[in-house]
Amino acid sequence: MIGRAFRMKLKPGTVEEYKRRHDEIWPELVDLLKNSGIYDYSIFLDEETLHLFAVLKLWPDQNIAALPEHPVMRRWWDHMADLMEVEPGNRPREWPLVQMFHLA
Ligand code: RM4
Repeated sequence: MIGRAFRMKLKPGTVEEYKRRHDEIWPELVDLLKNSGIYDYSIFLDEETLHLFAVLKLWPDQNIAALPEHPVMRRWWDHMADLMEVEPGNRPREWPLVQMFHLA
C-alpha cells in the first residue's frame, strides 16, 4: 500500500456546503479518482482550524500526478473554489503531511 496525505483549508462559513457537495460528488470524478489508482480516500475536518486532512491509499501503478491536468478535476476545482483556499487556477492549496505512525 502506498499512502499519501496532505492538508487543505476551508474558508470560514463553508463547512456544511463543503460536506454537501462531497455527499453529491460527481460520478465522473469518482471514476477519475479510482482510475488514477486511488482505492481509499478520506477527508477529515478539524472544526477548530478549518484544516482538512486528506488521506489516500494508492495502488502501486497509480498516476495521481496527472490529475491536475484532467478536465474533470479542473472543473471540480473550479466548482469548489468558493469554499477553499486555492492557488491561482483554483487548485486547492495543499500542504504535505509526513507519516509518523502506521498500524496495519
Ligand atoms: C476536495 C478537493 C480535492 C479533491 C476532493 C475530492 O475538496 O477538491 O482536490 O481531491 O475534493
